Amino acid sequence: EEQVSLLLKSAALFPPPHGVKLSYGTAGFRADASLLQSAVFRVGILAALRSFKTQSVIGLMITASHNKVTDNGVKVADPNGGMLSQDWEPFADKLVNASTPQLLVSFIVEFIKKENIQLVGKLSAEVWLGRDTRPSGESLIEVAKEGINSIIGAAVLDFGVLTTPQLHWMIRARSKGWKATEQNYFEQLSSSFRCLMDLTPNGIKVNVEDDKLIVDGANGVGGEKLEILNSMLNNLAIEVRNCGNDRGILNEGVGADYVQKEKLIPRGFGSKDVGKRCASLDGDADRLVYFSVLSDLSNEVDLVDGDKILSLFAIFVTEQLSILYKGADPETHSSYQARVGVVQTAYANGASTDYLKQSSGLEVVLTPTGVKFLHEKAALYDIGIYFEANGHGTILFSDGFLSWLEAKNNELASISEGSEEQKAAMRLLAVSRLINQAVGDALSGLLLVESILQYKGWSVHKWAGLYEDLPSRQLKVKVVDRTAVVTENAQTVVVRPLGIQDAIIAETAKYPRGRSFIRPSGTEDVIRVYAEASTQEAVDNLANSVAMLVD
Ligand code: NG1
Ligand code: ZN
Repeated sequence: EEQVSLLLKSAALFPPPHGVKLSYGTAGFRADASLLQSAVFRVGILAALRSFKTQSVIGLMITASHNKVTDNGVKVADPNGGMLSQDWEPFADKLVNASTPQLLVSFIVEFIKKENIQLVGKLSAEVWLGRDTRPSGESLIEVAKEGINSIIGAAVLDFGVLTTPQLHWMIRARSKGWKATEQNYFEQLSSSFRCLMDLTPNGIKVNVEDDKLIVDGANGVGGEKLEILNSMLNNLAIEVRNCGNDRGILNEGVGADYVQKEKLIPRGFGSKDVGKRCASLDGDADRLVYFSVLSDLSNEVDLVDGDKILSLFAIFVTEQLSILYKGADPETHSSYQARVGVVQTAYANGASTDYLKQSSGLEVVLTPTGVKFLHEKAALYDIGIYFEANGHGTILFSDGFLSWLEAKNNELASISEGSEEQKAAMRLLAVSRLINQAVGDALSGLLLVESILQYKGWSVHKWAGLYEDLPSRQLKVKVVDRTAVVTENAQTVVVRPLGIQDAIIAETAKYPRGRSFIRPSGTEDVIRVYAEASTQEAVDNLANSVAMLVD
């Protein structure tokens, strides 16, 4: 019929590149931008179908995050603001790798039947588009529109340049029936940040020039968005560098991935910044790390990574909960034991896991790498906090807990307005509005970090000193076929090729506090090597010898 011929006709315009097999990895499809036209077209189709299926607005984001500027990628945001439901990933792979338009259409027809998707009648579909600042994004967005428009009844709204978390936030807000524009995002973040600052004990320290936060924008989208946000705040001094308008190249020697993996200062920073509080975003602003420049003699940074952001958030949340409970008189107040959990991956520094377990007694769960896995686990708690060491993470609040908290706040407001308990309730409510509950978000995370540091009266050094990171090293080994390495147990154990795991264990045993694992990257053609040990020299040796096992 009409739909089939439209699909055949438009698919013929975007043939897949020869000999390239793509897979929907930890962050959608990623590759050199020149290879992506066909994949983006087909993901456009998929997004439209997903919208028909869920009867909600779906997001499609063009970004390759922290990867090099010539790469790009495409991923889908589900109505809850999270990543595409995992049971659709095999369909995504099938669509994108179909060799001819005929095959493509037959896969689509088959899938529509299987999923019982209704394309006719009163139902409609809508896809919202966003992209990062990569030059290839402009034309790839047009290709995505072609894909969406090749499904009859699907509408498309193009929001231009957005951070990845902004688009996810907008999709989540939209499906909850809330205000969902980019402006609403800025308003919600800035108003909840102001609310938190107003609840700071002893009032707000006036932000003197030498207390300002200096932010590395990775020459990506985050810098310009942070400037907009900053203009809506009057109690925070921020200087943004590496905004991408001074001919700096996206993610080259800059950005959260560089700072966290290399532990070196990004371009644009130097001896003038020794001791200052600095932060670094990644290319699409879903990762955040803090750092300070150690000395003017070396390029090394004192890194405050995702694990320490996680620890700071966990400290704050548990502290507010205990204030809230302290005032709870079991006779008159309803009490609610919120379950708090923290979620990490095997990349979490061992010292952070020890710290979280010992000093806060929190439940710590390990998942495989990839936000979707962490997010899923965190959602099982009343307050679930997750972070990857690389700075991607957020806090999730359960609906049940939030409605209890709202009621509690109202009750406290009527009987003890302005009490410590009520302030704690208001702080937690403000956190739930400030933090992006769709996905990790560098901008909302940064505002939460800043408000907690103010609340505690902590410097970045005090925060960094919560515990001392074990020396660690990350390497990547280029391989022809990364799928040859198969892991299990949250990716900490290699099961194939045979023999490697025993060799890793033997190497690791040579070093005090040694720990090492390898896993195939979900975003690059490499095997990643991670190692940890009691000294930097030891860990470099360990990482190198494990890397040799892979070669
Ligand atoms: P891969 O390439 O699968 O290691 C990287 C990060 C992930 C996640 C994704 C998505 C590391 C070690 N891995 O995945 O944590 O952020 O990119 O962007 O940092
Ligand atoms: Zn990113």
